[in-house]
Amino acid sequence: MSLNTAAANAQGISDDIKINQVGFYPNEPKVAVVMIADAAGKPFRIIAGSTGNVVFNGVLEHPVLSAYSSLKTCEANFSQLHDTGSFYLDIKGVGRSCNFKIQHHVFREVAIASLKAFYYQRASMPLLPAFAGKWSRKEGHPDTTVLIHSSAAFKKRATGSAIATPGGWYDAGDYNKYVVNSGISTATLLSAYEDFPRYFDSLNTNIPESRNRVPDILDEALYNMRWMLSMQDPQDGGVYNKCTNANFDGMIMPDKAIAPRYVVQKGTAAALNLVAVMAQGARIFRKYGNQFPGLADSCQSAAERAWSWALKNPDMPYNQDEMNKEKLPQITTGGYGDKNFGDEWLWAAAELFTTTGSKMYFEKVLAQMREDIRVPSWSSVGMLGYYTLLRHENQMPEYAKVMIRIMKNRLLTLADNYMPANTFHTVMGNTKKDFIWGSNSVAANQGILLMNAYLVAADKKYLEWALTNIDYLLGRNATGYCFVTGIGCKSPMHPHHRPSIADGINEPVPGLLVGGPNEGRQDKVNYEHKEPETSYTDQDGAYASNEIAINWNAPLVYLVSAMEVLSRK
Ligand code: G3I
Ligand code: 9MR
Repeated sequence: MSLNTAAANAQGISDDIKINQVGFYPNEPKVAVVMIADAAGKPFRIIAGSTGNVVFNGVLEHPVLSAYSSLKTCEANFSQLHDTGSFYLDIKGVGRSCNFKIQHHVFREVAIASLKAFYYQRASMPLLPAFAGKWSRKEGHPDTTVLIHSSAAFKKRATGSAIATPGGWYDAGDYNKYVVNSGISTATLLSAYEDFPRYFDSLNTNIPESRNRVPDILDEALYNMRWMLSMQDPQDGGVYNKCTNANFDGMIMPDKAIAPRYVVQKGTAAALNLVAVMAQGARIFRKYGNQFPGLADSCQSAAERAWSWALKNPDMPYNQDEMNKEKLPQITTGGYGDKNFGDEWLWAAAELFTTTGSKMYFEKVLAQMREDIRVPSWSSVGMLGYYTLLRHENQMPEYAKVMIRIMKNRLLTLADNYMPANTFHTVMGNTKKDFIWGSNSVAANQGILLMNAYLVAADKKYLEWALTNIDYLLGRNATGYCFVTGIGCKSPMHPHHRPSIADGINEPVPGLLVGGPNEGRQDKVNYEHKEPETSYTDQDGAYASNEIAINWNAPLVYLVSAMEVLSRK
């Protein structure tokens, strides 16, 4: 039992009440789920924390059996309560929920914490107490002497020679840096900015750059973009897949992790990820020419050079197992080995088309349009291209209009499949296929998809559906965890995150979204529960469900920030 579970139980908090532990907007739906099958018709009450007064009386309804496990639930709906303040839900004979808030801007704290989490992931700089508080730490991984792996040798960059690839974010609970996963993570932050610039103009996360008259979210994204730029070989424009150890480090602080670092094999996915991010960055940073002279041009030319490289190397997968048969030292860290590049081509072309207006990129988007467009993940990024083209619809030339209309229809058709229709009244978990490694990012990316549907169709149902997945991530799920460290009354205390394990501080680094339920349980740890939606455990060895990762945090940033802007005031 984790410490905060113990604290929760001590207050009479019932594990049978699953609720968003942060709270609700006054004018949006408010639902809790009760894990008691025969409770329909039983009364529940909402009680104000400050006065103890009953502010709402309701009745449990809608008993539902999970489609693929033994779970049964009832719903407590108190959407009609519009009072603001701190409350809890109480059911006679069952117990109470933890305290939650009803207020405008109820997710502001999560928005700030989830963005700040990227600062805590920064390599190559010390985290100072003024910004990191008790999680301050020494610099890790300067990455100024990174060896060319034998798989990456090319011309003047011979095996064993060294280059510098400093900065960027650690990918996850490990200390390696992967271009492929950096791509979707950075792009998701950049897209959050492009969709909601005014919100981010004033969102202060207290990072070293907070006073430079550039929104923190862009400063943060730029920290990783500069690293990505260093992963491009100036000789040919190709991009290395990753900057990595040969093997995963032990559970040590980053400054103690001093194993040799390598850049490993160039690849098509890495090149196209760099294209997409730099093309997007070029148009965003264009207006910050005073703060960053030349940056937009550098981004754009890096994108164009990587694009040319990819045209010459259109099908170069990163297959680590194959590589290890021929090249030394063997590399056993994360693979992010995608084999299908159609979606990367579409995304990269869409970004370059939007930034440059050049018709050849439009032709490439058109050539890569697929029927099977999906909720994004690190290996499936085509939808990111859709989002960008739809976002810039008004500036698109006449010849692109038909394509944009088709994209809009596909987006909305897909979004219509993501209605809340399961035991937890969430979109997440409609199918057990949702519960894969990093399932919480599935939930977050489904939410973003629905947000984009709302942005193009202005139908509030999409917003409400997206909100159900925020409720899911913050506690209305079968595990009863709020999956963001440091948030809510029951959140992960033991994520698979090396600094959190090694720093000697009881509380994990805050603002991190853990992977979430994963039926695969590839870490082989002993799980208390093994059904699709319960296969999560708060143990630090459980990397298949309790690791953290930048591509899981980024869609959380987007989702809660978007809701802050779009919720009914
Ligand atoms: O896509 C299939 C799905 O179709 C199938 O139904 C399901 C059944 O198990 O598997 C799905 O594939 C899984 C895939 O994740 C889903 O994205 C694979 O089994 C699973 O092995 C794969 O896990 C990846 C994991 O690395 C292992 O390679 C995760 O996506 C990925 O997020 C994770 O990334 C790691 C890095 O390698 C290293 N750094 C930490 C990071 C986070 O754990
Ligand atoms: O810590 C590693 C984590 O970041 C990865 O996601 C995971 C899967 O690749 O691997 C973890 O490292 C473990 C390794 O795979 C097996 N030996 C134990 C390592 C630490 O738990």
